[in-house]
Amino acid sequence: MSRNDEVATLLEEFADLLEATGVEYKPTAYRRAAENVREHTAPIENLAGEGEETVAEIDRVGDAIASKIVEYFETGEIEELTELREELPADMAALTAVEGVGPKTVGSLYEALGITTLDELEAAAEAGEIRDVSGFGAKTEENILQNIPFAREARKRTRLGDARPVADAALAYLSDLDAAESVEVCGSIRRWKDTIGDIDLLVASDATGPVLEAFTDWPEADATIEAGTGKASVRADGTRVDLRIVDPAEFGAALQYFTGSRAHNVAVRNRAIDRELKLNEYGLFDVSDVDGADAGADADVADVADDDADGADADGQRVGERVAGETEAGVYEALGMDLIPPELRENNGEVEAAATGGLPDLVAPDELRGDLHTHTDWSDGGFAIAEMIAAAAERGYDYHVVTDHAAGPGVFGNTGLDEAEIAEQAEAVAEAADEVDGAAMAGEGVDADIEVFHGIEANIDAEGAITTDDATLADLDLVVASPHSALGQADEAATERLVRAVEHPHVDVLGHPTGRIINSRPGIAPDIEAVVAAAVDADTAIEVNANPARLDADGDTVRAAVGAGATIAVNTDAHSPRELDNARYGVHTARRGWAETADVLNARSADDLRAFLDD
Ligand code: DGT
Ligand code: CA
Ligand code: CA
Ligand code: ZN
Repeated sequence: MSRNDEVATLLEEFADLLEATGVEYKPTAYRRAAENVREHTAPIENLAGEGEETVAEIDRVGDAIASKIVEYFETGEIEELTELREELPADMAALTAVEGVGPKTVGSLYEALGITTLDELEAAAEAGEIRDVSGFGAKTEENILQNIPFAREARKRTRLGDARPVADAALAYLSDLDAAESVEVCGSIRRWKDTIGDIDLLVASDATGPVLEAFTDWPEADATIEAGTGKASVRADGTRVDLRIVDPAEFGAALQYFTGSRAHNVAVRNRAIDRELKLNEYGLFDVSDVDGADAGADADVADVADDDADGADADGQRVGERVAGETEAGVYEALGMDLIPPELRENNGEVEAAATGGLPDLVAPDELRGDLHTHTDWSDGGFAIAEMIAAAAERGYDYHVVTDHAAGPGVFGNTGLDEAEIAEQAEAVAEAADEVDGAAMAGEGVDADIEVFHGIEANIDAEGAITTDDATLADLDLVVASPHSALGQADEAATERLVRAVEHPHVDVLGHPTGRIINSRPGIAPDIEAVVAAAVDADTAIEVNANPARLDADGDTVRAAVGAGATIAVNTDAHSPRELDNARYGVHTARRGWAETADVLNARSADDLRAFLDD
C-alpha cells in the first residue's frame, strides 16, 4: 500500500465516522479528497513534508483536510479521527458490508443498541430489537437479517483486484532473488477467479533456505503465519500468501498441480491413469511396469494432497520412469494435450478440447484497441475529458469512447446528464479531442493518433425502458445501457427488463448486466440464455465490466454469450486514468468465458467498430 492509499483509506474512514455521527456534506468532501489523494501522482509524504499549502494543491483537498494530513505525518495520528473512533467503536467495514447498512445505520444502531459487530447485529435482528429503533422497521430488520450471511461469506474471500497487485509485488520481489530460478503464481489467482481465498506462489530453486528467509523478510508481509521446510505462509494486505519451493526439474508438474482447479486436476489425472501414467505434483511417471501402481493411481485426489500437506515422504510418489515435469507444457503434451490456459482450468470441457485441438483462440490483454465505457468530470468521474483521452492515447489505444452517466434512476445525486447537457457535451468532446491532437502535434503530449467517440451510459429502468430521449440517443456514436436501480427485483422481471433493453434500437452495449458488487451485493439474476439470445438478434454487445468490484458479466455468462454467438465488449468503466489499467481484469474474465479475439468488439479496428455501431 502506498502512503497515498494509506491516507486515502484514513480519509474514507473519517468520512464514514462523520456520516455515522450525523454530520452532513463533510463526508462527501472527505471522500472526494480521498479519491484525489489516491490518484495523485506525487507521494503524499513528500507533499506533507512541504506543508499544508502544498498538500492543498491536490484537487478537492481543502485547507482543513490538508492540515489533518500534515498532522498525520507529523504526529502519527489525526486527533479528531482518534476521538471519532472512540465515540463510535464499531467494526464499520464488517457492518457496512451488509447491504442496506451504511455508516449512518451503524451510528444509529450503536447509539440505540450498542451494536459493534456482525454477530451483535445478527443477534439484535433475531431478537426483533432493530424494528423498534427510530427510523427502522420490521421490513428493514428482515432485510438486514437476510443480507448478513452474504456479507459474512463475502468477507472471507479477497477480490481479485485487491489480491492481484499483492501477488504481482511478491512475484517481482521473488524474481529478483539470485536463488530463484523460476517464479510463478498459481492457484485461483493464476486462473483469474473473481475472488481469491489465498495467493499461491511457486519458486523453482536448489537453495530452499535463502528463498524462504527472503520471503518471510518480504517488506510487504505484515506477519509470518507459518514457515516450514520448502514452504511458508505470510499475511500481506489482509490476504494469506502461500509460497512453495520446488526442485527445478519438478517445477512444471508443481505448477500444474497447484494451479488447479481441483476438478481440472482430477480430470487430467484420470487421463493419465488411462494411459498407465501417474501424475502428481512431482512429475508425470510411466507406471506401466510398476507393481501396485494401480493402487496409487486410484488414490483419491484429496489423499494425495493430505500426504503432501504433512511434508510426508514424497519418495513414494516418484515411482516409475519420469516422462515429464520440468515444464507445464511438457506435462500436457505427454498426455496428448495442448497447453491449457489457466483461466480455462475449471473442468468445463477444456480437457476434452485440449486433447482434440479444440481450445479457443482466447482474446489477449494487448489486443484491446479502445475502451467503450469511460467517465469524466461531466458526471461522477474525477478527470477532464481531455485528460481521459490523453490517458487512453498513452495506452496506445486506437479509439476512446466517452460515456458519462445520463440522468436517471439510481444515478447518484444530479451527476447524470440530461438531454441538453448531452448535446453540450458533444461539442466539448470534439474540442477535447482537438486539444489532445493539437498538443500531440506540438510535441507536448502523447502520440494522440486516437479516434474519439461520444457516447453515454444510459439507464435501464426497472421495466427495461431507457430513461433518455430517443432523439438524443440517436445522435450519439455509442450507447451503453446499464441497470443502476431496482437491483433486488425478481428474476423474471429482471429477464424482461434486460431483454427489452438490449432490443432497444439505439442501445449498442449492455453495461454491467447484473449490477452485482462482489462481496457486497448479488445484483439481479436474469435468465442469461434469454438475454443473450435477444442480444444476438438485436446485435447488442454484452459488457464485461472490468472494474474488479464488478467483473460483470462474469466468466459463466461470457461462456453462454459467446457460445450463442453474442459479441462481447471489455470495458473498464474508468472514472480516472489509472482505472483504465483495470482492463486486464476484464480480459482475463472474458478468457474465463472462452471469449476469442473475434468475439470482442473492442479488439476490432475502428472501422469494424463503426460498422457494428452503424448497423
Ligand atoms: P482459493 O485459494 O480458495 O481461491 O482457491 P485455489 O484454487 O487457489 O485453492 P488452494 O489455494 O486451496 O490450492 C491451490 C491449488 O492447489 C488448487 O487450485 C489445486 C491444488 N490443490 C490443493 N489442494 C488440493 C487437493 O487436495 N487436490 C488437488 N487435486 N489439488 C489440490
Ligand atoms: Ca489459493
Ligand atoms: Ca493456498
Ligand atoms: Zn459507468
